[in-house]
Amino acid sequence: MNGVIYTVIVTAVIFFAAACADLLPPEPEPETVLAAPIEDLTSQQLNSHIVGDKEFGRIFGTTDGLGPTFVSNSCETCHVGDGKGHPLNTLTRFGRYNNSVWDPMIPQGGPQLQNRAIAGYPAEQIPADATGVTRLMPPAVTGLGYLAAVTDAAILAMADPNDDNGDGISGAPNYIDPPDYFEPMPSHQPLNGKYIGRFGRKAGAIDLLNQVVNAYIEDMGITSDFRIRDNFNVQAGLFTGDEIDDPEVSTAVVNNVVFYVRTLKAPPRRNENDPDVIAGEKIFKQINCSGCHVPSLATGPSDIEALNSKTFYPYTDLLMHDMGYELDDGYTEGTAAASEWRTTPLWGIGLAGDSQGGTPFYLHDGRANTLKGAISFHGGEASQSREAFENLSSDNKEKLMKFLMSL
Ligand code: HEC
Ligand code: HEC
Ligand SMILES: [Ca+2]
Ligand SMILES: [Ca+2]
Ligand SMILES: [Ca+2]
Ligand SMILES: [Ca+2]
Repeated sequence: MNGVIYTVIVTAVIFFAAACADLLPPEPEPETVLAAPIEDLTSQQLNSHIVGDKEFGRIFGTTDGLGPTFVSNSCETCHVGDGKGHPLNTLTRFGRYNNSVWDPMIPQGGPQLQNRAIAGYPAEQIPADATGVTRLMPPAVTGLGYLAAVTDAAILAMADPNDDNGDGISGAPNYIDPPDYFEPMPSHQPLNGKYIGRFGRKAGAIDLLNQVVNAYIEDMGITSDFRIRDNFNVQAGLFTGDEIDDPEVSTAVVNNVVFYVRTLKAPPRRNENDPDVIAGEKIFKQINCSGCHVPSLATGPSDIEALNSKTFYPYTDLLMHDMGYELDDGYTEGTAAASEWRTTPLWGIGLAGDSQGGTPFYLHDGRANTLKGAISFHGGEASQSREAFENLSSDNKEKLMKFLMSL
């Protein structure tokens, strides 16, 4: 290489590197970091958390068993930094109503679409006769161990299916058929063989094991002892297993990933002593946002001491609510109606944009980019609350926004 050009390039590189060091963002403040374990874990528990963290970030390739049909190749790709995901990483699910009975269209590849495939295999397509199609944004995976440790009795105590207290809100649990590997806990209260779902936007997963096993097989095409067979491929007309022996991940790996999401800390609060934030929280309760986004819950017994009988602040009741026609995608899971969604926990909502590339995306499909926009889609059981919000003075609206951004 010509010496002069070389010197120029080297100088430019050094200059650029130095400039970069200045431009690098400062270390994030601890109160904005989501990806951290809950405090007070034993060293053995911390170890499982760290092993699970690594597996959560593992990128699967064809030689690891990815696919043959899949949506993405790693948990972390969709759940970036453990925070809320981006609309680029939505999951598509479909099904249809047959004489008002829900049909998840399993023989046609339902309910989840695997829109990608490894070389040589056809990707899935939405069948023409599906009547309901929904696109689901990845939720944050923080604080889930607390939600998992709430007893069924505590959830049922918040339910009011016939709206006996007359506030227009009639939350009900979603009852789910348990998978064959499901092991009930003493605190579970099944109804006709179905169990209360609590994870996922339709509360379609009963516990974190159920959620993680589904994620491996449905989202990445990775088999485990819990779901030993690769996904049925309708386009090819058979169980197109890949060349990789099943299970593609061990039970220990699945358990460590469950442990990881179980032991991520709750999203930290910010500015909670700001007078506007305090005033905003009062308004939140006055206009009955808290009728569904219940500020505090308590865990029942847990084998993890740090999760045992603890009060925490998720702003959800884990129940299903009819949100009106605008949020109705004609798609459902379990015993819920298509217009019903699980109250989204609001903890961490002020940090949503950080993990979504700067612009926040709210609601199950990310259709709203502002908190006010998200509220404006609240229909059905939430209509009274939305109208009360619309009637607030602009000053009070801003206080409520400040409160939400502090969560
Ligand atoms: C293609 C993107 C994608 C991949 C890959 C993915 N997820 Fe998810 N995840 C989602 C979406 C979307 C949801 C919401 C699903 C629903 O509503 O049923 C979700 C839901 C969850 C939840 C429930 C959160 C809650 O608030 O109820 C957990 C836990 C979770 N995922 C863990 C994982 C793990 C562990 C992996 C890897 C084994 C994984 N996910 C892979 C997109 C993804
Ligand atoms: C009847 C129950 C109910 C009431 C009342 C209610 N919400 Fe919600 N909220 C929900 C449900 C269910 C969702 C999820 C809807 C979806 O994703 O399609 C949600 C979603 C949200 C979201 C988006 C969260 C996210 O991460 O995408 C925000 C913000 C929100 N609610 C704020 C409020 C505020 C503020 C109020 C009071 C004005 C309120 N909600 C009243 C049930 C309710
Ligand atoms: Ca596979
Ligand atoms: Ca499918
Ligand atoms: Ca009620
Ligand atoms: Ca295989």
